[in-house]
Amino acid sequence: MADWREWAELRERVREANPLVHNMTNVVVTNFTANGLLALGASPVMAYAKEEVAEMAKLAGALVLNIGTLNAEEVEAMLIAGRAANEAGVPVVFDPVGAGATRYRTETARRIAEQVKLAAVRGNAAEIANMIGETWAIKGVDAGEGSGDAAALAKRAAAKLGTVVIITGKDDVVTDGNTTYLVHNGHPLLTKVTGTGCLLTSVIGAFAAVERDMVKAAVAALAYYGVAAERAAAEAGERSPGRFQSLFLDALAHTSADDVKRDGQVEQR
Ligand code: ATP
Ligand code: TZP
Ligand code: MG
Ligand code: MG
Repeated sequence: MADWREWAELRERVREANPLVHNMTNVVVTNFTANGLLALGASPVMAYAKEEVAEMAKLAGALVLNIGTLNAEEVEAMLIAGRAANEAGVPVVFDPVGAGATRYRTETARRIAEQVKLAAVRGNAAEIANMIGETWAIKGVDAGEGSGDAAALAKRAAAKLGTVVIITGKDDVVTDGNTTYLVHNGHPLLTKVTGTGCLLTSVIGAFAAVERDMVKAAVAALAYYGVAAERAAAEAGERSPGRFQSLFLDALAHTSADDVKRDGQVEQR
C-alpha cells in the first residue's frame, strides 16, 4: 500500500500555499465554510454573478460547486464557472447536496457532472446513489438508512461518472474506481452541526489545489478533518454541538500533519 502517512503532509502544504478556493455554495453554510477554510490556512472567496465567475474560477486554486440552495440563475453560473475552471486546469470539486430529494436536484446534479469535468464528487451515500440512477433513501439533505455497501457504490459511481468519488458517513470512502481507501476518523457530533459535509467538500478543494493526485488529496483531507473533529469533540463533551462547532474551527487551525499521522485511521480496500 502506498503510505498514506506521507500524504498527511499535504495539510502543511495547504497552510504554506494558502490557496484561493472559489466556492459557489449554499446560503446555509457560507459563513461556516469561509471560516473553516481560513482556519485550515486556505483563502476562501464566494462569487456567484455570471458576469464574474469565469474570471474568478480561473484565478483560483480550486473551484467548489455546491447545489444546497440551488436556483436556475446560480446553476447557469456554476456551469460557466465549471467550464472556465476546466479550460484553465483548475480542479473542480462538486457537492450534490440533496440529489434524490427532488427531481430538480437530481437532474441538476447529473447536468453538472455531464457538462463539467469534475476532479471529485463528495456526498453522502444517498446523493451519490441517486446521481447514478440507483435508489437510496434521502430525507431533505440527510442520507437515510441504507443497507448497501458504500465502497461498492462509490466504485460504481466512479466508473459511471469518470471521476474520483468520495462518500462520507460514519466511515468515509475514496475511490477512483480502481484504488479505494476507507477513512475511519470523525465523530457523531459532526452530524449535529449543519454544513460539516459542505465545509468538508471545500476542504477537499483546498487539498486538491496543492495536490493533483485526487485520491491522495481526498484521503489526506478526510483524515485531517476527522482527526480535527475527534480533538474538538473530546474537548466539547458529547452533548454540546454549539461548543463543538467553535472548537472544531479551532481544531482545524491547530491539527497538524503529525497529529494526522498519529491518529489517522486509513485503510486500503
Ligand atoms: P448528511 O447530510 O447525510 O449528514 P453530509 O453532507 O452532512 O451528509 P456527512 O456524511 O455527515 O456529510 O460527512 C461530514 C463529516 O462527518 C465527514 O467527515 C464524516 O466522516 C463525518 N461523519 C458523518 N457521520 C458520522 C458518524 N456517525 N460518526 C463519525 N463521523 C461522521
Ligand atoms: N439545507 C439546504 S443546504 C443545507 C441545508 C440544511 C446544508 C447542508 O449541509 P451539510 O453539510 O450537507 O450537512
Ligand atoms: Mg452531515
Ligand atoms: Mg451534505
